[in-house]
Amino acid sequence: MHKVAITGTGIFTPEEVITNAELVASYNEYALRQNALHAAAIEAGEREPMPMSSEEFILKASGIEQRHVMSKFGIVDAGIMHPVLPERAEDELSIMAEISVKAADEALKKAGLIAGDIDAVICAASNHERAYPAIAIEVQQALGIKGFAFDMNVACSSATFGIQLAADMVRTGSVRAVLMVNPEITSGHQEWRDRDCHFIFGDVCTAVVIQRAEDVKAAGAYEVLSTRCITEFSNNIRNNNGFLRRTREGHMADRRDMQFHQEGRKVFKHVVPMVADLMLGHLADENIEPSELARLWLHQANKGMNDMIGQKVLGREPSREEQPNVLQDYANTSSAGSIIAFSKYSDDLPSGSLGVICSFGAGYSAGSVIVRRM
Ligand code: CO8
Repeated sequence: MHKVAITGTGIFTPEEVITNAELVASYNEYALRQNALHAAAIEAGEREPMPMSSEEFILKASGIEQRHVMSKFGIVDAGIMHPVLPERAEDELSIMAEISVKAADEALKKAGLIAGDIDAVICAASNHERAYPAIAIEVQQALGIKGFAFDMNVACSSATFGIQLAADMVRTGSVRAVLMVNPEITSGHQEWRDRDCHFIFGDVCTAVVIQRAEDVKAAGAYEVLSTRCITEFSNNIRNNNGFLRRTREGHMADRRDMQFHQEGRKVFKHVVPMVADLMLGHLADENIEPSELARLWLHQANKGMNDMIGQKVLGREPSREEQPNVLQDYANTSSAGSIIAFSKYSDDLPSGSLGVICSFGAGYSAGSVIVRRM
């Protein structure tokens, strides 16, 4: 058995940004137009008017101030209300592979590795732009990596589940090093016309190199001490789009359930204790006291949720240094959120420091990765 380490991380951040003010302005314009269009039905009591969104609500309910997106103009155009991305020819690099390669270049550089050092690529993300061939195999080819590659999806927990899978493969010796990428183009499956969720998501791609601890070349790596993943079926976060769509009558229509939808309050209520129990149980089984933790790199879905989880795990309010948030700048980037936090806030800790990378989301699914700075 080999010891396992995370030796490099990378982030690709799209240049375009939508502030809450811009988002609310375009949504409210869309809602006003819809209400004018359906004025007679609303007047007759046959239809509810679309409610207005507000910047104050978004900041208070979520802690989000802005989000990065791959393409802004369609989202903020009240006549379009979704991103517009040009279709690529089959012989061009696909958009998810392109942003994966950008994040991967940074992660490999930090790890001090080249393509020939990697034996497997995992593309772990909450949606993939096509069914096959796997995005991971395209990334593998673009980077000139030998070995094998595959895609996986556990929604917001894709990255921690990917780390567990990679760590298990490295530990048992089937591979020397794994490159995991998390290209999250959430803007494609977000419903920008629904004020209850139009503010939640943003686009990004992260990459992580996981390899044998004895092979580490870069300074400041983190040993993966232990991983734990759990799932529990719930319909409270759901997207019904899928390959059987055209087989079902009425499913080709512009149906609300073909984009992300959730029961946000229920998710909040169910997932906070589930995640706190997972982390506390995992730490106890590894004989680590929560007071020994220098940092929590949590999934970035909602500031209130993270504050409550941190409080339950540490038994007191975590400081901003102990539990860094990137939510205000990136919004919820699904599986990439905890990796952005880890990538941006892990270089400062001294050798021996303990921390937990933790994700949670649709499924329900939650993953906990206990790491120690080497
Ligand atoms: N502006 C003004 N008012 C609003 C707005 C708005 N934008 N939105 C809602 N309101 C209103 C509501 O209608 C409601 O009004 P009323 O009281 O009259 O009914 C009131 O404000 C309160 O609404 P909520 O109860 O919904 O508000 P909450 O305080 O619960 O906050 C949150 C809503 C922020 C969504 C919160 O519940 C939350 O964050 N929950 C956690 C959910 C979560 O984290 N989900 C993440 C899952 S993501 C995941 O797993 C990945 C899936 C795959 C990726 C998909 C990418 C697209």
